[in-house]
Amino acid sequence: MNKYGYQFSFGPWNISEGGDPFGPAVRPSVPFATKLAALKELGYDAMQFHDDDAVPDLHDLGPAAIAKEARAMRQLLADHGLVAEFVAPRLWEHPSTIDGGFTANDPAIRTYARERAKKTADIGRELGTNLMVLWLAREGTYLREAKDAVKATHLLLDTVNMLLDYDKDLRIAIEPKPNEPMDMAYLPTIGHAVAMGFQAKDPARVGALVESAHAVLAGLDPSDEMAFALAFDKLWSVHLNDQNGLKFDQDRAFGAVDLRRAFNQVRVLDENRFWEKGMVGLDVKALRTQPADVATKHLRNSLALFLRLVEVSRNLDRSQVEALRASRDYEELDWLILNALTGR
Ligand code: XUL
Ligand code: MN
Repeated sequence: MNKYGYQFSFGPWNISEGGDPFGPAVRPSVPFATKLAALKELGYDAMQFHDDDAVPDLHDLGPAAIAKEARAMRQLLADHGLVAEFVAPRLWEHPSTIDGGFTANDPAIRTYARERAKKTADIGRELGTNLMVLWLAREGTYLREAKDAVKATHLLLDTVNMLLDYDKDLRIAIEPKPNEPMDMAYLPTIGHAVAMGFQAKDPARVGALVESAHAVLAGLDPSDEMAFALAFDKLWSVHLNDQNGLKFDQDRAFGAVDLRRAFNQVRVLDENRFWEKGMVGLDVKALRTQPADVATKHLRNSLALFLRLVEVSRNLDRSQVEALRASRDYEELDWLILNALTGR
């Protein structure tokens, strides 16, 4: 915890081997224990998990064995003074989920996906977190005719309701993303996620996670996506990072591409006391070019930049901002912000 009250998290996938669709890994994989130590050393407070990050062999284990492994993970975290922020079902790698999980056309696959998500909830309970993130990776299509989009929407809602019934403590944060791996995803924006939450059987337990890069890929401003969720008390986590235009999901270090866009995310979060509502996750990846012995600097930079931008935001002359809004002198407001961002 820092003096501003924010808690920070990242996931094991944020210290990665640098493979991309055109080339293999370029760095050795880092053992989980080393990642935990790095998390602590870099000033982070919590680890994010996919279900199989916490219990790697979950496919081969029964409920008791899964619970035992998850409890051991919780102890390991506690030994480092850390906690788990959330668990997310990884429904995009297993051969069963080629056509998606909850919206797959094959009912047997839909059953697989639901059973897996229940296991994820069980793992979260043992890890000491009631937050489940649903990044609905393959819940979409490569071609529009492949699935019935209305039916798919109801299948997603039914899944959310099923999970709310299954675990009465569970809170679900939907992490929308418009594309990649699919051409088109069924829940591409925060508006979709929030609408799904309001329609669920217990709306108070369904919220959202905004990832900066995903908002940019949807052609939207991440700070507005955050503000929309905040307006309805639905922003329960964020994945801050950066993204250079409409390309593949880059997960660049926070603020590395567009400092002002980063500033506005921090400003909106800070103006709305986000530190009381959720953790600040940094879903960032080291560049493929980064040598292995210095491949955590993206995490260092992202956290430090976030805190610097909190300072910039808190030091803004708010009465001047209000006066410039009232006089509609947005050019002067522009200058005020640019001065603040350049240390003047
Ligand atoms: C994918 C992505 C995921 C989720 C967690 O783009 O952001 O890492 O954040 O499943
Ligand atoms: Mn993410």
